[in-house]
Amino acid sequence: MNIQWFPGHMTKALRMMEENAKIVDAIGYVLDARAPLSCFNPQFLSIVGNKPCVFILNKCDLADPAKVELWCDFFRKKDRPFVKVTATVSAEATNVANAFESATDFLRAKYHSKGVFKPIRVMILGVPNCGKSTIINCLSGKRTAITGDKPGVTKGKQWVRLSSGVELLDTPGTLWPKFDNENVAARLCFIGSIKDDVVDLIEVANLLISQLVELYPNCLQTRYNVSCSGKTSSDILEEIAVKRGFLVRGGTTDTERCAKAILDDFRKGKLGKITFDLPNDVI
Ligand SMILES: Nc1nc2c(ncn2[C@@H]2O[C@H](COP(=O)(O)OP(=O)(O)OP(=O)(O)O)[C@@H](O)[C@H]2O)c(=O)[nH]1
Ligand SMILES: [Mg+2]
Repeated sequence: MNIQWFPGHMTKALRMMEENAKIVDAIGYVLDARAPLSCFNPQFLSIVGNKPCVFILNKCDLADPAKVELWCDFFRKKDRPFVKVTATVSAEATNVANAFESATDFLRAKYHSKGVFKPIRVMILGVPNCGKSTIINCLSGKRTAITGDKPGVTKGKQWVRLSSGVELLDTPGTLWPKFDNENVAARLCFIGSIKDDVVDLIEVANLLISQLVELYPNCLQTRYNVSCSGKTSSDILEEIAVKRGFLVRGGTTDTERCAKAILDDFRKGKLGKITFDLPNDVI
C-alpha cells in the first residue's frame, strides 16, 4: 500500500513542537488504544527527549480490554507513566489529571524549592485523530479545542489553562513522510489517522477484513452474517456488499460503498472492541 500524506501543516507543526519542547515541562503522548504501536511517531522521539512523558491510551471504549491490559503491563514493566482513558467521558478527566500531576511532582517540588511558582506546562501530541483535542476538552471541562471525526482537525497550536494551573498545549496530529511498515500504514488508515481521500478504500477494507479474520475470526460473521473461512478478503467484501444490498445498476456490487461502510462500522465500534497491536519492545 503506497501512502503519502504529509501535508505542509504537519511539517510546520513538527517545527512548532520542536520549538515548544524547550518551554514545556512534560509531554502527554496520546496513543489510540486500538493500535498503540502504530501511533508511535519516530519524529516525536527528539521532541519528547528526556522529559517526563505520560502515555495516554485513548479510545479504550473501542479497544479490546484484554489487549489494553497487556499494554498497561508493558508500560508498568518499563516504569513509564501511563493512563488508559475514554476521553469522550468527562468523568475520566481526573485520571489523566492525576497522571500528569504525579509525573511532574518532582518538578513542582524543584520549582518550589527555588521559590519559583510557575504553571506546569504539558504538550499533548499524537498522530491525527487519536483524540488530543478531546482529551484537552475533557480536562478543561469546556469545548475549548475544536474536535472532529476526521484527521487534520487541529491546524495550529493552542494553549489551554486548567483550573489546577496546569497549562496544556494542543498540537496538530502529525505523521511521518514514509511508512516502512505496511501494517502500520494500514492500521493508521483503519483508525482514521490517515485521510480517506489519499488511500484506496477498497484496498484498505481488504486489509481490514484480512486482519480481522486473523485476529477476531467471528466479528464479521456476527455483524454481517457472512462465513469467512477459506475465503479471500475480496470474496468476503463482495459477499458483504451483496448481503447489504450495495449494488449498482446492472446488479454489480458497489464495493467502494461497502468498503466505506465496513471501515465506518469498525471506527464506530460496531464490529466489537478491537485492538490490532500488541506491545513490543519499542520505547
Ligand atoms: N469513541 C471515542 N471517540 C473518541 C474518544 N476520544 C476522541 N474521540 C473522537 O475521535 C475524534 C477525533 O478526536 P479529536 O480530539 O479531534 O482528535 P485529535 O487528535 O485532536 O485530531 P487532530 O486535531 O486531527 O490531530 C472525534 O470524533 C472525537 O469525538 C474516545 O475516547 N472514544
Ligand atoms: Mg485536534
